[in-house]
Amino acid sequence: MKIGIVCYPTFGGSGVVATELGIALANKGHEVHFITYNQPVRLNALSKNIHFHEVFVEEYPLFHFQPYELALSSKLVAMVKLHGIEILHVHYAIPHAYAAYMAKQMLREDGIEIPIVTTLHGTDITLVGSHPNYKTAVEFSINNSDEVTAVSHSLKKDTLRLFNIRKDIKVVHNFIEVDKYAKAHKEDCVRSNLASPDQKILTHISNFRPVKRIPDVVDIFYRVQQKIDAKLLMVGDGPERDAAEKKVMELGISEQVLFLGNSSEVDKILCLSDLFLLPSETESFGLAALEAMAANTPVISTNSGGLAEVNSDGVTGFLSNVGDVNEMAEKAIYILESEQRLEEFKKNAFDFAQQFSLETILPQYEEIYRSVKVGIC
Ligand code: GMT
Repeated sequence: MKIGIVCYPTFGGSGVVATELGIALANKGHEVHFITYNQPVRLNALSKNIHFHEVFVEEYPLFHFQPYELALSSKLVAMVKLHGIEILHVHYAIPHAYAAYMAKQMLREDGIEIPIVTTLHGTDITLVGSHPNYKTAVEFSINNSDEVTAVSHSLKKDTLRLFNIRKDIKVVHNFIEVDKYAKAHKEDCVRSNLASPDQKILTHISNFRPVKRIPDVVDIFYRVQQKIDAKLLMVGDGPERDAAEKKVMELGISEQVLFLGNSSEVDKILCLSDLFLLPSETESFGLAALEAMAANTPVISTNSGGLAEVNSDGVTGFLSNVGDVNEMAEKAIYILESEQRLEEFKKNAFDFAQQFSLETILPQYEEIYRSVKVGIC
């Protein structure tokens, strides 16, 4: 099939999922066209089945806001016509589902019917999408997509609660490429640069937005390092990073906390981690937690949103109420203080992650593509 993928090309989870999906589809022989404003960060290997089309938005003094949706929908029309794209799969409703709907209408004028699959990722529903400024347009674009998927049961429930939805929403969980993490474990895992052999390594990866509750990450680690010799790796960048660096300094733990910035090779960081911290206010899924688990790393997280679908309480890690840093620190210490217990949790995390393998999830998307194509013909 010829599939057009629209996503945010940044380090956020939705862009990562869309990019990994496109690469996997291309490896299975589909022709994949990424249509975005930059080359997606994890798209580091273009191949004969992968094409990247950049959306340009011209600067003009009259524009206070650049009309990105217009540029995107025009580009979608042009690429569908030029390459014979058969399906548009848009990740993150705002503004991608809306732009795709406009493209569909424009193509219809030329006698071309293009099915649209919209995947909802989380904040496009829970934080941004349901805001009165966007709600009407988001609801309209969801209802006018040919198929809608959500990355967790929790997100599906939130979507049905927050919007007036007339469509069936299919849950297709996020996925990981199992082999990539196994390979990193064997080949690239050098702990000695970052910690001494008897130190435990805790890791947090995110876009450092307020929803991730970065101060809680630091507070949890502060409590843990009072009992366990440990290092904290902070991976990613965003608006909360500066304040976190300041807090780390004020707490006098700068020696133990490394801010590594954004990385497109998280597998090589996760392979040397003992525990992953994700104390988010909300997570529709928590892809970073799943990536950690695939790399044998148990997870200390909150119990909000879809996290309970990924992190099994008492098995692959623990789940606590949002903001309960004392409990999260206690659970972290409980796992880390016994070598045998840590090994058990690591194994459980790895085993549980296998149900989200690419091999299991990819056919679910292919089936959706086939059904929308048949629906249109
Ligand atoms: O977490 C973010 O702020 C980024 C956001 C995104 O759209 O890139 O992540 C959302 O989508 C991910 C991939 O499906 C999910 O794993 C994250 O849980 C979800 N984030 C939130 O719901 C806050």
